[in-house]
Amino acid sequence: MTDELRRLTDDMFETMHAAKGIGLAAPQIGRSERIAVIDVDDNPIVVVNPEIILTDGSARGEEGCLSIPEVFGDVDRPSRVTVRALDRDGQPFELEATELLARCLQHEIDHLHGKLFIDYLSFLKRRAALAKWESMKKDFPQNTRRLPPNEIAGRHGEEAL
Ligand code: K1U
Ligand code: ZN
Repeated sequence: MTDELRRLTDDMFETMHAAKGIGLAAPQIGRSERIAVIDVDDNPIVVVNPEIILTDGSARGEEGCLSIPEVFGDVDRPSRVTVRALDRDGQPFELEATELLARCLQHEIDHLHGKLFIDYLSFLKRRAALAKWESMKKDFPQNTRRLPPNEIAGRHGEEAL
């Protein structure tokens, strides 16, 4: 960890609290670092390079996402997880979590793998969620990043034009 990355985690907490979220992952703000911040029940946690090392049980719970506001869905996830990560100072730690904290950790670690909660929904529910987002996204212009053609995955420079 560097001072710059510690400042990034501070900015992420500020952004997350302003948006009334309980978690935020770096890719949600256009950063590629494997860093997430979480604050469930006034317990701020930074996870750097987190890995889920143990899971147990299963629970269904409603999720939302700051990247696609106003879209919600019920997701089945392990009800208990043990996560290994580095903290804000680069020190390794392990955290065992249940309930909302377990769900939030999994949601944020999914963001670090490019996965959204809607990817767990059935075909029809996912389609409905995406249709809702299509109708809402004009109200959240900052949530859509426009990529130049040469940055669109699978396309290269002029080929994409
Ligand atoms: O990563 C994010 O998009 C933040 C997201 C995290 C999350 C929400 C619900 C379940 C798991 C993970 C949010 O914070 S969205 C805001 C929200 O839905 C919420 C806020 C307070 C309590 C519960 C949910
Ligand atoms: Zn999210």
